[in-house]
Amino acid sequence: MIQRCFGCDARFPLDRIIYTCDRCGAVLEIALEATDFDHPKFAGRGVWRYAPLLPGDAANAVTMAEGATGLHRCDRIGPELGISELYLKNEGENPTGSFKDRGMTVGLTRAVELGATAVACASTGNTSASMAAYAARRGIRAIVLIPGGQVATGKLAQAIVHGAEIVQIDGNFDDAMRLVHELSVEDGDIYLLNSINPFRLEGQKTLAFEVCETLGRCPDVVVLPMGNAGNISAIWKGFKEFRRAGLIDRLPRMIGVQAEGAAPIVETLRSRSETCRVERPETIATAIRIGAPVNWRKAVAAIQESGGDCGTVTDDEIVAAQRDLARREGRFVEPASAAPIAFLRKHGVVEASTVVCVATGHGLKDPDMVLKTSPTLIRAEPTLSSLREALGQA
Ligand code: AN7
Repeated sequence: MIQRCFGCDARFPLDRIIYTCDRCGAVLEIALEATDFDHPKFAGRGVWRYAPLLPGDAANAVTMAEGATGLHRCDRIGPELGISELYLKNEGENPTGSFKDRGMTVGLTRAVELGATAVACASTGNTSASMAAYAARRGIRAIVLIPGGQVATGKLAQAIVHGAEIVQIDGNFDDAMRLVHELSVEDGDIYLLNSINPFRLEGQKTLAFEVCETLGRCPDVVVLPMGNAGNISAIWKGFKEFRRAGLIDRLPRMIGVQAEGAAPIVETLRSRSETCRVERPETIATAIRIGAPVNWRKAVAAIQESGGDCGTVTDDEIVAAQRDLARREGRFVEPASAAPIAFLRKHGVVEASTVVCVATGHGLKDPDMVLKTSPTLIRAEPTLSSLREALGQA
Protein backbone atom coordinates (compact mmCIF):
# COMPACT_ATOMS: atom_id res chain seq x y z
CA MET A 1 0.00 0.00 0.00
CA ILE A 2 1.05 3.59 -0.62
CA GLN A 3 -0.25 7.12 0.06
CA ARG A 4 -1.45 8.77 -3.13
CA CYS A 5 -2.50 12.36 -3.77
CA PHE A 6 -6.15 12.64 -4.71
CA GLY A 7 -5.40 15.70 -6.86
CA CYS A 8 -2.15 15.10 -8.79
CA ASP A 9 -1.46 11.41 -8.20
CA ALA A 10 1.86 12.07 -6.41
CA ARG A 11 2.93 9.09 -4.29
CA PHE A 12 4.30 9.01 -0.75
CA PRO A 13 5.50 6.05 1.30
CA LEU A 14 3.09 4.67 3.87
CA ASP A 15 5.35 5.51 6.81
CA ARG A 16 5.66 9.23 6.03
CA ILE A 17 3.54 11.55 8.21
CA ILE A 18 1.86 13.82 5.69
CA TYR A 19 -1.73 15.09 5.57
CA THR A 20 -1.87 17.01 2.29
CA CYS A 21 0.17 16.73 -0.90
CA ASP A 22 3.34 18.82 -0.77
CA ARG A 23 3.11 19.38 -4.53
CA CYS A 24 -0.52 20.45 -5.03
CA GLY A 25 -2.05 20.69 -1.53
CA ALA A 26 -4.85 18.16 -2.13
CA VAL A 27 -5.86 15.43 0.33
CA LEU A 28 -4.35 11.94 0.15
CA GLU A 29 -5.76 8.45 -0.03
CA ILE A 30 -4.40 4.98 0.64
CA ALA A 31 -3.92 3.07 -2.61
CA LEU A 32 -3.92 -0.73 -2.38
CA GLU A 33 -1.79 -3.06 -4.53
CA ALA A 34 -3.36 -5.21 -7.24
CA THR A 35 -2.41 -8.32 -5.23
CA ASP A 36 -4.42 -7.10 -2.22
CA PHE A 37 -7.58 -7.81 -4.22
CA ASP A 38 -6.61 -11.35 -5.05
CA HIS A 39 -8.96 -13.50 -2.93
CA PRO A 40 -8.67 -11.53 0.34
CA LYS A 41 -9.45 -13.77 3.33
CA PHE A 42 -11.75 -12.28 5.95
CA ALA A 43 -12.09 -13.66 9.47
CA GLY A 44 -13.80 -12.53 12.67
CA ARG A 45 -16.26 -9.69 13.17
CA GLY A 46 -16.08 -5.92 12.84
CA VAL A 47 -13.56 -3.59 11.25
CA TRP A 48 -10.51 -5.89 11.55
CA ARG A 49 -12.36 -8.71 9.82
CA TYR A 50 -11.26 -6.84 6.69
CA ALA A 51 -7.58 -6.62 7.69
CA PRO A 52 -6.33 -7.83 4.26
CA LEU A 53 -7.75 -4.62 2.76
CA LEU A 54 -6.59 -2.33 5.60
CA PRO A 55 -3.29 -0.65 6.45
CA GLY A 56 -1.84 -1.61 9.83
CA ASP A 57 -1.30 -4.87 11.63
CA ALA A 58 -4.47 -6.39 13.12
CA ALA A 59 -2.33 -8.05 15.81
CA ASN A 60 -1.39 -4.60 17.21
CA ALA A 61 -4.81 -3.03 16.77
CA VAL A 62 -6.16 -0.65 19.39
CA THR A 63 -9.67 -2.00 19.22
CA MET A 64 -12.95 -2.04 21.13
CA ALA A 65 -15.06 -4.32 18.94
CA GLU A 66 -16.15 -1.56 16.57
CA GLY A 67 -18.18 -2.20 13.43
CA ALA A 68 -20.48 -5.21 12.86
CA THR A 69 -23.42 -2.84 13.41
CA GLY A 70 -27.00 -3.81 12.62
CA LEU A 71 -28.61 -3.37 9.22
CA HIS A 72 -32.25 -2.91 10.18
CA ARG A 73 -35.14 -3.02 7.76
CA CYS A 74 -37.57 -0.09 8.10
CA ASP A 75 -40.80 -2.01 7.57
CA ARG A 76 -43.10 0.92 8.22
CA ILE A 77 -41.33 3.93 6.70
CA GLY A 78 -39.94 2.04 3.68
CA PRO A 79 -43.22 1.08 1.96
CA GLU A 80 -44.64 4.53 2.64
CA LEU A 81 -41.74 6.05 0.71
CA GLY A 82 -42.27 3.56 -2.10
CA ILE A 83 -39.04 1.72 -1.30
CA SER A 84 -39.50 -2.03 -1.03
CA GLU A 85 -36.36 -2.56 1.05
CA LEU A 86 -35.27 0.42 3.14
CA TYR A 87 -32.50 -0.26 5.67
CA LEU A 88 -30.86 1.68 8.45
CA LYS A 89 -27.17 0.89 8.99
CA ASN A 90 -27.15 1.78 12.65
CA GLU A 91 -23.73 3.19 13.49
CA GLY A 92 -25.00 4.24 16.91
CA GLU A 93 -24.26 0.62 17.91
CA ASN A 94 -20.51 1.32 17.84
CA PRO A 95 -18.60 1.49 21.18
CA THR A 96 -18.77 5.29 21.50
CA GLY A 97 -22.05 5.57 19.62
CA SER A 98 -20.98 6.74 16.16
CA PHE A 99 -19.32 5.62 12.92
CA LYS A 100 -16.14 7.45 13.94
CA ASP A 101 -15.02 4.35 15.87
CA ARG A 102 -14.45 2.45 12.62
CA GLY A 103 -11.90 5.03 11.55
CA MET A 104 -10.46 5.63 14.97
CA THR A 105 -9.39 2.03 15.53
CA VAL A 106 -7.26 2.20 12.36
CA GLY A 107 -6.10 5.77 13.07
CA LEU A 108 -5.04 5.06 16.66
CA THR A 109 -3.31 1.85 15.60
CA ARG A 110 -1.37 3.90 13.07
CA ALA A 111 -0.51 6.56 15.69
CA VAL A 112 0.97 3.84 17.91
CA GLU A 113 2.97 2.34 15.02
CA LEU A 114 4.41 5.81 14.33
CA GLY A 115 5.35 6.30 17.98
CA ALA A 116 3.21 9.45 18.30
CA THR A 117 3.03 10.83 21.85
CA ALA A 118 -0.28 12.60 21.31
CA VAL A 119 -3.27 12.52 19.00
CA ALA A 120 -5.39 15.54 18.13
CA CYS A 121 -8.56 16.54 16.33
CA ALA A 122 -10.99 19.35 15.76
CA SER A 123 -14.52 18.15 16.25
CA THR A 124 -18.21 18.89 16.17
CA GLY A 125 -18.36 16.21 18.89
CA ASN A 126 -18.31 12.62 17.71
CA THR A 127 -14.73 12.56 16.49
CA SER A 128 -13.55 13.91 19.85
CA ALA A 129 -15.65 11.38 21.80
CA SER A 130 -14.25 8.52 19.75
CA MET A 131 -10.64 9.71 19.72
CA ALA A 132 -10.72 10.35 23.47
CA ALA A 133 -11.93 6.80 24.14
CA TYR A 134 -9.38 5.09 21.88
CA ALA A 135 -6.54 7.29 23.20
CA ALA A 136 -7.59 6.38 26.75
CA ARG A 137 -7.58 2.69 25.89
CA ARG A 138 -4.01 2.99 24.68
CA GLY A 139 -2.86 5.50 27.34
CA ILE A 140 -1.87 8.22 24.90
CA ARG A 141 -2.48 12.00 25.21
CA ALA A 142 -5.62 13.30 23.47
CA ILE A 143 -5.99 16.96 22.40
CA VAL A 144 -9.42 18.11 21.26
CA LEU A 145 -10.41 21.47 19.75
CA ILE A 146 -14.14 22.17 19.76
CA PRO A 147 -16.23 25.11 18.59
CA GLY A 148 -17.30 26.86 21.81
CA GLY A 149 -20.89 26.16 22.86
CA GLN A 150 -21.67 24.11 19.75
CA VAL A 151 -21.07 20.53 20.82
CA ALA A 152 -23.97 18.30 21.93
CA THR A 153 -24.02 17.43 25.65
CA GLY A 154 -23.51 13.67 25.30
CA LYS A 155 -20.47 14.06 23.07
CA LEU A 156 -18.86 16.65 25.32
CA ALA A 157 -19.45 14.41 28.35
CA GLN A 158 -17.68 11.56 26.54
CA ALA A 159 -14.58 13.63 25.73
CA ILE A 160 -14.46 14.83 29.35
CA VAL A 161 -14.93 11.45 30.99
CA HIS A 162 -12.24 9.82 28.82
CA GLY A 163 -9.78 12.47 29.96
CA ALA A 164 -9.09 14.40 26.76
CA GLU A 165 -7.51 17.86 26.97
CA ILE A 166 -10.33 19.97 25.60
CA VAL A 167 -9.90 23.47 24.22
CA GLN A 168 -12.99 25.46 23.28
CA ILE A 169 -12.20 27.74 20.36
CA ASP A 170 -13.97 31.09 20.06
CA GLY A 171 -14.95 30.28 16.53
CA ASN A 172 -16.63 27.54 14.51
CA PHE A 173 -15.54 24.05 13.48
CA ASP A 174 -13.72 25.37 10.42
CA ASP A 175 -11.53 27.62 12.60
CA ALA A 176 -10.76 24.68 14.91
CA MET A 177 -9.92 22.44 11.93
CA ARG A 178 -7.50 24.98 10.47
CA LEU A 179 -5.78 25.44 13.85
CA VAL A 180 -5.34 21.76 14.70
CA HIS A 181 -3.98 21.09 11.20
CA GLU A 182 -1.39 23.86 11.67
CA LEU A 183 -0.50 22.56 15.13
CA SER A 184 0.10 18.98 13.97
CA VAL A 185 2.13 20.04 10.91
CA GLU A 186 4.39 22.18 13.13
CA ASP A 187 4.65 19.66 15.94
CA GLY A 188 5.46 16.27 14.42
CA ASP A 189 4.73 14.39 17.67
CA ILE A 190 1.06 15.34 17.55
CA TYR A 191 -0.72 13.02 15.16
CA LEU A 192 -3.84 14.46 13.48
CA LEU A 193 -6.89 12.19 13.50
CA ASN A 194 -9.50 14.18 11.58
CA SER A 195 -10.85 12.67 8.37
CA ILE A 196 -8.15 14.52 6.43
CA ASN A 197 -6.13 11.53 7.69
CA PRO A 198 -6.46 8.83 5.00
CA PHE A 199 -5.79 5.98 7.45
CA ARG A 200 -8.94 6.85 9.38
CA LEU A 201 -10.99 6.67 6.20
CA GLU A 202 -9.68 3.15 5.58
CA GLY A 203 -11.46 2.03 8.73
CA GLN A 204 -14.66 3.78 7.71
CA LYS A 205 -14.77 2.05 4.31
CA THR A 206 -15.58 -1.23 6.10
CA LEU A 207 -19.21 -0.06 6.40
CA ALA A 208 -19.56 -0.74 2.67
CA PHE A 209 -18.09 -4.24 3.08
CA GLU A 210 -20.52 -5.08 5.90
CA VAL A 211 -23.55 -3.84 3.98
CA CYS A 212 -22.65 -6.05 1.00
CA GLU A 213 -21.94 -9.09 3.17
CA THR A 214 -25.13 -8.69 5.23
CA LEU A 215 -27.36 -8.18 2.19
CA GLY A 216 -25.49 -10.76 0.11
CA ARG A 217 -25.40 -8.17 -2.69
CA CYS A 218 -24.79 -4.49 -3.38
CA PRO A 219 -27.65 -2.07 -2.55
CA ASP A 220 -29.03 0.27 -5.25
CA VAL A 221 -28.57 3.44 -3.26
CA VAL A 222 -26.71 4.56 -0.12
CA VAL A 223 -27.82 7.81 1.56
CA LEU A 224 -25.78 9.58 4.23
CA PRO A 225 -25.23 12.98 5.84
CA MET A 226 -22.16 14.98 4.80
CA GLY A 227 -20.11 17.25 7.07
CA ASN A 228 -16.38 17.10 6.41
CA ALA A 229 -17.35 14.48 3.81
CA GLY A 230 -14.90 11.83 4.92
CA ASN A 231 -17.54 9.18 5.37
CA ILE A 232 -19.12 9.33 1.91
CA SER A 233 -15.61 9.27 0.41
CA ALA A 234 -14.56 6.29 2.53
CA ILE A 235 -17.72 4.28 1.89
CA TRP A 236 -17.55 4.85 -1.88
CA LYS A 237 -13.91 3.69 -1.84
CA GLY A 238 -15.07 0.58 0.04
CA PHE A 239 -17.67 -0.34 -2.56
CA LYS A 240 -15.17 0.13 -5.39
CA GLU A 241 -12.65 -2.10 -3.64
CA PHE A 242 -15.22 -4.82 -2.98
CA ARG A 243 -16.05 -4.84 -6.66
CA ARG A 244 -12.38 -4.92 -7.59
CA ALA A 245 -12.01 -7.96 -5.35
CA GLY A 246 -14.87 -9.58 -7.29
CA LEU A 247 -17.14 -9.71 -4.24
CA ILE A 248 -19.92 -7.61 -5.81
CA ASP A 249 -20.66 -7.11 -9.49
CA ARG A 250 -21.94 -3.53 -9.50
CA LEU A 251 -21.83 -0.31 -7.47
CA PRO A 252 -24.49 1.71 -5.63
CA ARG A 253 -25.44 5.33 -6.25
CA MET A 254 -24.20 7.55 -3.44
CA ILE A 255 -26.50 10.31 -2.14
CA GLY A 256 -25.03 12.95 0.19
CA VAL A 257 -27.34 15.10 2.31
CA GLN A 258 -26.57 18.43 3.96
CA ALA A 259 -28.56 20.81 6.16
CA GLU A 260 -29.91 23.81 4.29
CA GLY A 261 -27.84 26.26 6.36
CA ALA A 262 -24.60 24.28 6.00
CA ALA A 263 -24.52 22.96 2.44
CA PRO A 264 -21.21 23.89 0.81
CA ILE A 265 -20.89 20.61 -1.13
CA VAL A 266 -24.41 20.78 -2.52
CA GLU A 267 -23.71 24.36 -3.66
CA THR A 268 -20.41 23.37 -5.26
CA LEU A 269 -22.03 20.52 -7.18
CA ARG A 270 -24.91 22.72 -8.34
CA SER A 271 -22.68 25.59 -9.48
CA ARG A 272 -19.84 23.35 -10.72
CA SER A 273 -17.56 25.62 -8.75
CA GLU A 274 -13.87 24.98 -8.01
CA THR A 275 -14.21 26.09 -4.40
CA CYS A 276 -16.30 24.78 -1.53
CA ARG A 277 -17.13 27.04 1.38
CA VAL A 278 -19.98 28.73 3.19
CA GLU A 279 -19.00 31.38 5.70
CA ARG A 280 -21.45 30.97 8.60
CA PRO A 281 -22.81 27.42 8.63
CA GLU A 282 -25.95 27.00 10.76
CA THR A 283 -28.06 23.96 11.63
CA ILE A 284 -29.47 22.26 14.71
CA ALA A 285 -27.65 19.15 13.47
CA THR A 286 -24.42 20.39 15.05
CA ALA A 287 -22.52 17.28 13.88
CA ILE A 288 -22.66 18.59 10.31
CA ARG A 289 -22.39 22.32 11.03
CA ILE A 290 -19.34 22.58 8.78
CA GLY A 291 -18.65 25.27 6.16
CA ALA A 292 -15.30 24.23 4.67
CA PRO A 293 -15.24 20.42 4.33
CA VAL A 294 -11.70 19.12 3.89
CA ASN A 295 -12.78 16.13 1.78
CA TRP A 296 -15.07 17.99 -0.62
CA ARG A 297 -13.20 16.91 -3.77
CA LYS A 298 -13.50 13.26 -2.76
CA ALA A 299 -17.21 13.69 -2.02
CA VAL A 300 -17.88 15.36 -5.36
CA ALA A 301 -16.05 12.50 -7.09
CA ALA A 302 -18.05 9.87 -5.16
CA ILE A 303 -21.37 11.46 -6.11
CA GLN A 304 -20.43 12.01 -9.76
CA GLU A 305 -18.68 8.67 -10.39
CA SER A 306 -21.52 6.74 -8.80
CA GLY A 307 -24.23 8.59 -10.74
CA GLY A 308 -25.61 9.64 -7.39
CA ASP A 309 -27.15 12.82 -6.09
CA CYS A 310 -27.07 15.34 -3.28
CA GLY A 311 -29.54 17.73 -1.70
CA THR A 312 -30.49 19.71 1.35
CA VAL A 313 -33.07 19.35 4.10
CA THR A 314 -34.28 21.95 6.59
CA ASP A 315 -33.87 21.71 10.36
CA ASP A 316 -37.64 21.13 10.71
CA GLU A 317 -37.47 18.26 8.23
CA ILE A 318 -34.56 16.77 10.17
CA VAL A 319 -36.47 16.95 13.48
CA ALA A 320 -39.56 15.40 11.85
CA ALA A 321 -37.50 12.53 10.41
CA GLN A 322 -35.82 11.95 13.79
CA ARG A 323 -39.23 11.59 15.46
CA ASP A 324 -40.52 9.42 12.66
CA LEU A 325 -37.64 6.96 13.05
CA ALA A 326 -38.01 6.95 16.83
CA ARG A 327 -41.79 6.58 16.94
CA ARG A 328 -42.39 4.29 13.99
CA GLU A 329 -39.22 2.21 13.71
CA GLY A 330 -38.01 2.32 17.32
CA ARG A 331 -34.64 3.81 16.34
CA PHE A 332 -33.33 6.90 18.12
CA VAL A 333 -30.68 8.63 16.01
CA GLU A 334 -29.08 12.03 16.41
CA PRO A 335 -30.34 14.90 14.20
CA ALA A 336 -27.60 14.64 11.53
CA SER A 337 -28.33 10.93 11.20
CA ALA A 338 -32.00 11.58 10.44
CA ALA A 339 -31.08 13.74 7.43
CA PRO A 340 -31.10 10.79 4.96
CA ILE A 341 -34.70 9.86 5.86
CA ALA A 342 -35.65 13.55 5.61
CA PHE A 343 -34.04 13.62 2.15
CA LEU A 344 -35.94 10.55 0.93
CA ARG A 345 -39.24 11.97 2.16
CA LYS A 346 -38.59 15.33 0.52
CA HIS A 347 -36.92 14.40 -2.77
CA GLY A 348 -37.71 10.70 -3.23
CA VAL A 349 -35.43 8.34 -5.08
CA VAL A 350 -35.91 6.81 -8.54
CA GLU A 351 -35.34 3.24 -9.67
CA ALA A 352 -34.20 1.95 -6.31
CA SER A 353 -35.67 -1.02 -4.50
CA THR A 354 -32.85 -1.49 -1.98
CA VAL A 355 -31.83 1.68 -0.19
CA VAL A 356 -29.46 1.92 2.79
CA CYS A 357 -29.53 5.02 5.02
CA VAL A 358 -26.47 5.41 7.23
CA ALA A 359 -27.56 6.40 10.76
CA THR A 360 -24.22 7.89 11.73
CA GLY A 361 -24.73 8.52 15.46
CA HIS A 362 -26.93 7.57 18.43
CA GLY A 363 -29.79 9.80 19.53
CA LEU A 364 -28.57 9.91 23.13
CA LYS A 365 -25.63 12.00 21.96
CA ASP A 366 -27.90 15.02 21.81
CA PRO A 367 -30.82 14.71 24.27
CA ASP A 368 -31.26 18.49 24.61
CA MET A 369 -32.51 18.75 21.06
CA VAL A 370 -35.43 16.46 21.91
CA LEU A 371 -36.23 17.99 25.29
CA LYS A 372 -36.26 21.51 23.83
CA THR A 373 -39.10 20.64 21.47
CA SER A 374 -41.12 18.41 23.81
CA PRO A 375 -44.45 19.20 25.46
CA THR A 376 -44.52 19.69 29.24
CA LEU A 377 -44.64 16.35 31.05
CA ILE A 378 -47.81 15.55 32.99
CA ARG A 379 -47.68 14.99 36.76
CA ALA A 380 -49.71 12.97 39.23
CA GLU A 381 -50.06 12.47 43.00
CA PRO A 382 -48.97 8.98 44.12
CA THR A 383 -52.57 7.70 44.08
CA LEU A 384 -54.40 5.57 41.53
CA SER A 385 -57.15 8.16 41.10
CA SER A 386 -54.66 10.91 40.39
CA LEU A 387 -52.84 8.63 37.94
CA ARG A 388 -56.12 7.86 36.15
CA GLU A 389 -56.90 11.55 35.96
CA ALA A 390 -53.46 12.27 34.52
CA LEU A 391 -53.99 9.58 31.89
CA GLY A 392 -57.38 11.00 31.04
CA GLN A 393 -59.13 7.84 32.32
CA ALA A 394 -60.78 9.28 35.44
C1 AN7 B 1 -23.36 11.92 13.53
O1 AN7 B 1 -17.14 14.76 14.95
O2 AN7 B 1 -17.14 16.10 11.80
O3 AN7 B 1 -19.06 13.86 6.35
O4 AN7 B 1 -15.96 16.38 14.16
O5 AN7 B 1 -20.88 13.22 13.83
O6 AN7 B 1 -17.52 12.22 7.41
O7 AN7 B 1 -17.66 14.54 8.28
C2 AN7 B 1 -18.75 14.65 12.71
C3 AN7 B 1 -19.40 14.34 11.56
C4 AN7 B 1 -22.39 12.74 10.10
C5 AN7 B 1 -20.51 13.86 8.98
N1 AN7 B 1 -23.06 12.30 11.17
O8 AN7 B 1 -19.51 12.94 8.59
C6 AN7 B 1 -16.84 15.54 14.04
C7 AN7 B 1 -17.56 15.46 12.75
C8 AN7 B 1 -22.56 12.46 12.41
C9 AN7 B 1 -21.34 13.10 12.59
C10 AN7 B 1 -21.18 13.40 10.21
C11 AN7 B 1 -20.64 13.60 11.47
P1 AN7 B 1 -18.37 13.40 7.60
